[in-house]
Amino acid sequence: MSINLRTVYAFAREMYPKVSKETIQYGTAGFRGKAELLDSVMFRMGVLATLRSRFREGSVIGVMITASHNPEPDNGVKLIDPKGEMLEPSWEKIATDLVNVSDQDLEQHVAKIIKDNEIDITSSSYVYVGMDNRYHSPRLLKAVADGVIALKGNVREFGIVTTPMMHFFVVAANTKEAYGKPTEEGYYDKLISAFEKLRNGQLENGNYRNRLIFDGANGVGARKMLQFNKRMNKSLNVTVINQGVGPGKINEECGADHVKVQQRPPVGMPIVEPYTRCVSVDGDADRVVYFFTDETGQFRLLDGDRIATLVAGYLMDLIQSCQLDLRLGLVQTAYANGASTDYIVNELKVPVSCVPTGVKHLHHKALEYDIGIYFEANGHGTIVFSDSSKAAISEAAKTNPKAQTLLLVIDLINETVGDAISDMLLVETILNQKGWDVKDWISSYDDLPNQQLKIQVKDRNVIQTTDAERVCVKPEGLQDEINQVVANYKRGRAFVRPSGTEDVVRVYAEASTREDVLQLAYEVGRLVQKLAGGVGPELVNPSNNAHL
Ligand code: G16
Repeated sequence: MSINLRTVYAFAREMYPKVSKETIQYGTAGFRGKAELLDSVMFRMGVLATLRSRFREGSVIGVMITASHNPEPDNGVKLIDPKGEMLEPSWEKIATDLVNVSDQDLEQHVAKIIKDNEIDITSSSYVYVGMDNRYHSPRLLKAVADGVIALKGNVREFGIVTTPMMHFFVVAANTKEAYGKPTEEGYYDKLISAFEKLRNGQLENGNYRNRLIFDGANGVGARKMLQFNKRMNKSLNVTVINQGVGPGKINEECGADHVKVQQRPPVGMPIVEPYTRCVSVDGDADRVVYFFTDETGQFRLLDGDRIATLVAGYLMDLIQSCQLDLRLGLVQTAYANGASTDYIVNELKVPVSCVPTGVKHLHHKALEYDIGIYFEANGHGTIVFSDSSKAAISEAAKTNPKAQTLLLVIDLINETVGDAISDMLLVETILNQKGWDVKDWISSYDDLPNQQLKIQVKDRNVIQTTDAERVCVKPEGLQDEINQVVANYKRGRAFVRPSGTEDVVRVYAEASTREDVLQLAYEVGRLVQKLAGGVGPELVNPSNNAHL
């Protein structure tokens, strides 16, 4: 096969010229921004994925087109490495340089990547591409496919799928189907079969009721949940709202991010009895949070921290009853509620680590344990099992029914990445087996009141952090001022960090009362506005009886 790199330049010049003059940053989960600025980025990511596949000796590389939790006008790209992980960090730099080089320099730049990485450009390459249901995603998918074609790679298009499905397809293909079949049906089959075996015909148990409201965020998760419903034979009774078929926009007033950050239910909620279990997923269905309202009408959230603690307690019990000597650990970020961390350390007695935001960091850390549970508070997470732990569990399963349950749990989990639907099925399994409703679940500890703010600044990169984002080192003096403010609040904690998916600085605060946390978040937000070049309206002081 002969490849002429001039084709890459020709495609770029004719069809995907670089329009943005600004430097494009590789964010928390790939490139993200306004859809109209992304055509050249997508084309070049098709090129990159093909090079990466050749670099990895023909393994399948995945490309998912989505802006996940962001608003509808945004889009983005997530790159998936052969084992289902996010793109290796050293290649994030290669990707960033590639999207920022001018069209004129593109051909030469691609030649340099090939040379520097000793890539055999004539070898086989396979790229899988999928997209969410944003109206601009098909156009961007074509750009990715053209990037692959420009280098004579093989491209397989999966159409509208969730991000975790793409991770599943990549791993299934690269393991020669040992992980499952790399098709949509293969994905449903694997999860539903494990779920129904675990359910074992027991639809209700103790306080557990077989009824769930599922907020699909008008995204791809809604469509796929409807597909699960068709295939599940009512083993889980799910009503899907925000299906994305009406006027509602993706993630607008709905979805996991809205529910978690605004701490209120999504639009479109039917009238349900108090304590009805409800879940929200985000636009590409890689995050999930639970919520309900109590008999006083108060909204209650069960977020990623709650899922992590529920799963950790359940797995610990199973491991102990199988008498397996496996090291279980939990990974969180600075957003984890302080009460959850106390509960994990003091009650569950599970080691816990804190890493920077972004599942790539959490996943990496979780691999250090035999069983690594990782969840961001926003509901993004999964569980990874080392090969040796799987071997030990399989051995025990020859005689021990609890170990057989553990094997089915492994099948139910999408180990490759956070998967809203798989995580939800796991939570449903655990609650069912324990005979718990949401009241039982939430009673394990009390969350500290917490609040998040988004602050617009001229340049979010002026904020630099260290210590898993818990300490701000730039602009100078900001952290000292935050410390002084925080010291005035009982159980106060706050941090600031630049978002890697939106053009904002994020503020997180927690304190012992709702009033205190609103005031603390406001004061820290004002410090960011003052010391980090805030633009836009000044925050309103909540103690003046106004809303933020
Ligand atoms: C992505 C990442 C998550 C991260 C989130 C927010 O989620 O995959 O790990 O927590 O962005 O990141 P940031 O605070 O930097 O904007 P998603 O669901 O949008 O892909």
